[in-house]
Amino acid sequence: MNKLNVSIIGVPMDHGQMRRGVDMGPSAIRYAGVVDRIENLGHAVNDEGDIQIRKADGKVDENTNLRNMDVITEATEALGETVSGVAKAGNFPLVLGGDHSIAIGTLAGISEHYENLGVIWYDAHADMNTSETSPSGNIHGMPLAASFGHGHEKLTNIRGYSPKVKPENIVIIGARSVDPGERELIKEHGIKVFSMHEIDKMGMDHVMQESIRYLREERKTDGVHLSLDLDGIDPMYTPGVGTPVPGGISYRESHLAMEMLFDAGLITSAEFVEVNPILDEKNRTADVAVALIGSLLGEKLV
Ligand code: Z70
Ligand code: MN
Ligand code: MN
Ligand code: MN
Repeated sequence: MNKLNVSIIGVPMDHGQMRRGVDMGPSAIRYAGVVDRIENLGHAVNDEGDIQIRKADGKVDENTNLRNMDVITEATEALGETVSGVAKAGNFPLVLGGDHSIAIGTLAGISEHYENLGVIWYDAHADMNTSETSPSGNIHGMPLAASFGHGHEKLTNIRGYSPKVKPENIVIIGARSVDPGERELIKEHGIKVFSMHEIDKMGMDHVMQESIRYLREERKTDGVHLSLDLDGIDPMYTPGVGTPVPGGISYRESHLAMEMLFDAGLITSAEFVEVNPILDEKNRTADVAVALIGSLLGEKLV
């Protein structure tokens, strides 16, 4: 098995949405044993610590419709810098959130090391609102749009370039709550979406086979980032998220998906976001995150 040097980067960010507590996500995932879990697979782990997040006033900027804009652009710039250094050193970036706004920074740091990056967005939501379409001003609903160049320039241009990923190199898995503006962007760009409808109809095995084939054979990506929002999984397994949406991906389907990604050797970086210990029950959601990280990095029963 291919042994990795995994670099863990915590991002205690809770300004991309309105519920406090998700800033404790990185601590909860560490407490659930992420380092031991990865080391037990034979990989080396370096915990880089946390990106510093300033306080924010929770206000939506009048001109941009972006809540906590300056704090988030600053933090995503800093995260991008750290992630870029990790990727440059040939290490595997594993980012722990924090709300999903941080993906803007993760992708900003990763994409500059690839010619044709792919992204798997595992989420109940499409996270494809822009400052114009967002119903909330919450930046955690915007990171995927920003990463393919849609939205306010403050978000699309982190690290001075845009886009980070081509829309045709994106696969969304698990969507079941999509806003009108997001639906428009999906249609306009022909973005590949395996919603709960497709997962129920074809099964997770087929969805993952097709996602892997699409990104590898058809899109010929040279790296794939996994951005996994724990709310993609059904809230019966991951209650500790800010926006639980019923009818989600099961625990078993999620493990199968991670195992298939490992077997395919497709994933070159990952982030696990939206773990909110305040809303959780006995750290269950962080435990699921750690178990899925284990499967993604090669854990097998036999
Ligand atoms: C909604 C918005 C969202 C996560 C909720 C919700 C977005 N579409 N993302 N929870 N992780 O406000 O844009
Ligand atoms: Mn999300
Ligand atoms: Mn979500
Ligand atoms: Mn466009």
